[in-house]
Amino acid sequence: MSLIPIPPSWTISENKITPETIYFNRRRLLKGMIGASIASSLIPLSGCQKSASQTALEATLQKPKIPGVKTSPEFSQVDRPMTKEILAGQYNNFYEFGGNKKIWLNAQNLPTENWKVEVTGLVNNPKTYDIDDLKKKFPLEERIYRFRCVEAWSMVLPWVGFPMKALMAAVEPKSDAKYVRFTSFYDKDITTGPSFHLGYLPWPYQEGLRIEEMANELAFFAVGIYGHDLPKQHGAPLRMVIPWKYGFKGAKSIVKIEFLKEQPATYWNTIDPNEYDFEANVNPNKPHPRWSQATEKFISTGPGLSWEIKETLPYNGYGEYVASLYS
Ligand SMILES: Nc1nc2c(c(=O)[nH]1)N[C@H]1C(S)=C(S)[C@@H](COP(=O)(O)O)O[C@H]1N2
Ligand SMILES: [Mo]
Repeated sequence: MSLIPIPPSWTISENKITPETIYFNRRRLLKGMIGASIASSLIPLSGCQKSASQTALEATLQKPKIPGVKTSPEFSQVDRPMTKEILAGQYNNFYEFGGNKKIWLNAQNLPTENWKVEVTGLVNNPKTYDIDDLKKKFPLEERIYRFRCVEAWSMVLPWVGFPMKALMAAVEPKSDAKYVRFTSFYDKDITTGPSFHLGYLPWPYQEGLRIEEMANELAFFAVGIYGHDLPKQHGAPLRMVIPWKYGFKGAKSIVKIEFLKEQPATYWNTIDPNEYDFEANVNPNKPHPRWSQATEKFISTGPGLSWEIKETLPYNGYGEYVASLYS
């Protein structure tokens, strides 16, 4: 039904699995030797001779600086080091460009020129924004947020963008708007998806929030990271950042935002509702059906990929801002 069979060559013990977790399970399978094998597949942070791929990776991260951005004093307090940019930029999930973490090169095929974002549905002021207009209209700030993927890896990332509630104020949702659907860029000739996929995948990638969640102080639209425009692998030119939820809730490369009466169908929830619930709040006490969520693999410094095991916090540490939404 909704599960996607694995190609036989992958020799994974479970014979059915969903794509978000294929990589994770390969890692579990290889437990023990994994530190070495994953690390060697990553590009080192430094070294005497730069490989061609390191130079290419660095080029993808060299984006125009966003001028005049101040770091938010309130939303930059994280008791962990920031993840190194070159690690965050080569360890991504972006299934439109492939089914593993190494999509940074393939993601460079994303066409970002003349990007438009349509805001529509149950609002008084529907509008199609040009990305440059968006960046001018809403004051930009930097926020340093924890980031927690449902697969149990985590980072700390410095985003540049604006609160979602600023856009809401501009478009004025009507009183019957209860949910919001966010749609990512999709073009079957460009976003060709995972090479191994054998089953149906519900493209385009879509995510959704309750309108109260979107109005929360923390809900953020990012147009940049590490002080510059978003690299394509991070979801240029506009992506969602919802720090108290698992990473899959944060759709990348958004082209459409719709205010709706009913809860929308979303990508991972359609693929497997047991593994990816619509709410998807980070919760150490609620295990994923196939692994614990009590701890996480925190990725901050290299060389290569290494992590520290840390305890996962309820709402990813943001309970004081969001717990009341769920009481
Ligand atoms: N359009 C789109 N958005 C997406 C994804 C995706 O595959 N496609 N993956 C999600 C998942 S599972 C995670 S963990 C984050 C990863 O963001 P990053 O690669 O910038 O760290 O993006 C989220 N947004
Ligand atoms: Mo994720």
